[in-house]
Amino acid sequence: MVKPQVIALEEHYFDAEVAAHFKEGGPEARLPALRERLFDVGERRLKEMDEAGIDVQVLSHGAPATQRMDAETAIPVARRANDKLFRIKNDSGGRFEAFAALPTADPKAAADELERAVAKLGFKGAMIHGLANGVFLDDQRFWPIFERAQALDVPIYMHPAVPHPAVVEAYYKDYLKDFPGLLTAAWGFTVETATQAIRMVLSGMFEAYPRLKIILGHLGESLPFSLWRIDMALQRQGNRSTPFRDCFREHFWITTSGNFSTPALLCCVMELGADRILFSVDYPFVLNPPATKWAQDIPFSPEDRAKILSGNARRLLRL
Ligand code: GRE
Ligand code: ZN
Repeated sequence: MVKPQVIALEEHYFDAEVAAHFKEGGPEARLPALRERLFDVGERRLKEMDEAGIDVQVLSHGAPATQRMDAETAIPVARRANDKLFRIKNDSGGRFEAFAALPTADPKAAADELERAVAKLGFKGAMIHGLANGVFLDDQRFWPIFERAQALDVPIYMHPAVPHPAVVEAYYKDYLKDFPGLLTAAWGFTVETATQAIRMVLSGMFEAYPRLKIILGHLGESLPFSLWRIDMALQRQGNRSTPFRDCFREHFWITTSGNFSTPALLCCVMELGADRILFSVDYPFVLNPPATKWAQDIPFSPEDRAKILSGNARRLLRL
């Protein structure tokens, strides 16, 4: 079998104008080595892709992108950022694809920007980063975004961002001085994004949009491990019964971003099947070589490995 192509889906960059607007890119986004890589969409990024054997990065803005601005600011800033990303993608000779940044503060404008990005700029979907000015995205005010994603047949990637300030205060504050990572990739991101996904299922969104496709990073933000238990507890008397596990398995795809654990991957394959798992790194928050090294060594058939490395992405994103 020829060596499969390698496509990575959760690979971040920073746009200078967008990044000038946010204070909270997470504590890591202030580290100089990370910032240098986030702002590089040329030589260094391509060199690090080549060295690790990554053929294509689907670029997305780093958290929180254009999501913590007011609508009036976010709409033109997102549009200009997507236009710049379009040129980066087009000049890359096939090395970069793109997910759009959306001005979620105005859901109708966000849906329109998604359509413009997909239909006019050739983007493959959009990435949403955590709460939209404090509100989970399952709120019906945001449904126009998901309705449009279904109509365009593109996935929405639900990415983490720094949790709600009340959660930071109640759950994490005591440990942040010594362990800033607790708020982000170690745990805060996981809990908030898993909660977001659970709320989306409970909201009825997937009955309203039965062909909606959602991507979660980090091997599904721990949800594959918990599917059975969530399903069981939501069937108990007193709950409006919901086929949680079936809905998750039908509407969600997961990536390996920043979570190169073979035991966790095996759980994901057992719950979702190899067709729902897509290779990603989470560059530059995580570096490429450990990701590709791990992925080449996973104890799967060559066919399943090829699906995870690129086949599933080609099908989902129609590359
Ligand atoms: C990420 O995108 O995964 C990320 C951030 C900020 C801090 C850590 C991290 O956006 O992994
Ligand atoms: Zn990420």
